[in-house]
Amino acid sequence: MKVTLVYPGITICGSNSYGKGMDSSWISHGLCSISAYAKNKGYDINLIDLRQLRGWHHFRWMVNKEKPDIIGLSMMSVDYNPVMKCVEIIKEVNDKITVVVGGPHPTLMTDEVTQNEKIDYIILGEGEISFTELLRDIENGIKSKRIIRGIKPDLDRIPFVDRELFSGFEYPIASFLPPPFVTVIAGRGCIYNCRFCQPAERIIFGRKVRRRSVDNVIEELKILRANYNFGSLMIHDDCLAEDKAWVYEFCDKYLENGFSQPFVCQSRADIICKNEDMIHMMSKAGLKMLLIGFESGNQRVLNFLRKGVKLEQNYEAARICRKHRIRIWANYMLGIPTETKEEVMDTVRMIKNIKPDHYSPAFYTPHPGSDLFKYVEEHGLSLIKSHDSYRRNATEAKIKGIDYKFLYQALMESMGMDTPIMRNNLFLLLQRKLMPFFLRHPHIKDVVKESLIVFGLLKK
Ligand code: B12
Repeated sequence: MKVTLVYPGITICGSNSYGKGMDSSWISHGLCSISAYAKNKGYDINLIDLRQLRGWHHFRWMVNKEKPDIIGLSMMSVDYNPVMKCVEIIKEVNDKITVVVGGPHPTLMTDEVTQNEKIDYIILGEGEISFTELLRDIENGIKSKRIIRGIKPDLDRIPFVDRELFSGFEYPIASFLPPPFVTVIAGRGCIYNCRFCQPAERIIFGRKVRRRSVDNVIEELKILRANYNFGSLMIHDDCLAEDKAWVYEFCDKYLENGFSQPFVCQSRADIICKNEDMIHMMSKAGLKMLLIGFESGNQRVLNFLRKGVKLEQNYEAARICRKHRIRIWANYMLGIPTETKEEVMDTVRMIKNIKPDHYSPAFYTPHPGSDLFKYVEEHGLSLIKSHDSYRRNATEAKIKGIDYKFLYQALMESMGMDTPIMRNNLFLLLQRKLMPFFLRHPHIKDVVKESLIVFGLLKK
């Protein structure tokens, strides 16, 4: 039985983009884990990565060539349109191919996905065990339910992810990180309750965080060192630093086992403030950058977001990172529902004060599965017309009643790019680089045009 997995991640980078930058090079740990598990049970698995294809005709050609019996597609909310297009093409090529979807969007928006009758099976939550069991049932002619709740695996007992499913290396998230760059995931789930994210993660992975043992992660790193001699590492977990004992053990064993590769991971300002000793230890072990969700420079907004962080902690966390020579990647949002212009400027002031090494601003985007998404829907605030717009990029208007022209200027100012020359340069960048890309994607062309009008960069 031949099984093909599909990675649809083209909404941000487009077809034929593979390897041409960061967004075009990430691997999907979800698919790699499913592949490793199913291969271990004897199944023949391959991948179609839409980023490696020239377009839909190429996808059709691939399905024809590969002749899979079963196709499993992974799907975040932003992937909805490409996945639906894939499903349509697959069934046109051969309606006997069994189509299975899984991932965050089917898990969080099951009713919407169920409506597409061409999808044969929907697996909710974690896929390794249940997808493989489904393959076995199909093989044995056993009829399964259409919607299957995935069984959670014991993370120390499943094989390491099959990263060779994706050809090539991931692209370093920052230029100071030496290639080859690899990513690992040490655990699943998140104990925090941020309104712009939860309960999505609890629905996908359960209430408790499950983390692999340190020994298990070190074992995988040894293999990555032997096979690829990796130069730097990112640990993708939502909040690795939440378990202090785990982090201490990891740092000890990372050094004991002779690893000297720099690594980066995500954390929260409150954790950094409460555990400076741990940050010091991580820095000694090779931590070179922390991705921190500062989100807002205003306490009311932080409370509205249920961030559980005090504004002073945002400033203090930045100070601690500087002290320990850890670079800062600042995630922050502008255009949050209920946010006033004064509150936006508080965020601008905070970011200017922190002076991060990397700015990662977002126009607040309501992500399906989160409580704030529900709030936006209930209050009729959404401007999102297509699933393609479930991207946090600051390129289009998302929320009604927000002055995006002002927001755009605030965003520029937060990054110290508010001089006329800078603004002009950005306009040229938009015109020369981004616009041709957006215009190649007719479905987002209108949204982009609208945004440029909103930002005052294009006349009506
Ligand atoms: C690493 C990461 C990224 C990386 C890499 C993503 C990738 N290629 O997988 C990068 C930085 C590229 C990224 C980008 C984005 N991300 Co992201 N990301 C994550 C993060 C932190 C970890 C993902 C992961 O590997 N998890 C571990 C693996 C094992 O879980 P998994 O991928 O979900 O897969 C399991 C199940 O979902 C299921 N499954 C998945 N696919 C399939 C397929 C089949 C057939 C089956 C049966 C099952 C199945 O089984 C898997 C194994 O158990 C998650 C949060 C999280 N903790 O999961 C957010 C998360 C997935 N991202 C999210 C978002 C919103 C984004 C962006 C849209 C942000 C943006 N820029 O606007 C982009 C979209 C990128 C794109 N597709 O073009 C949301 C998705 C929410 C939603 N409703 O869709 C999440 C859940 C975070 C959150 N809580 O908001 N992301």
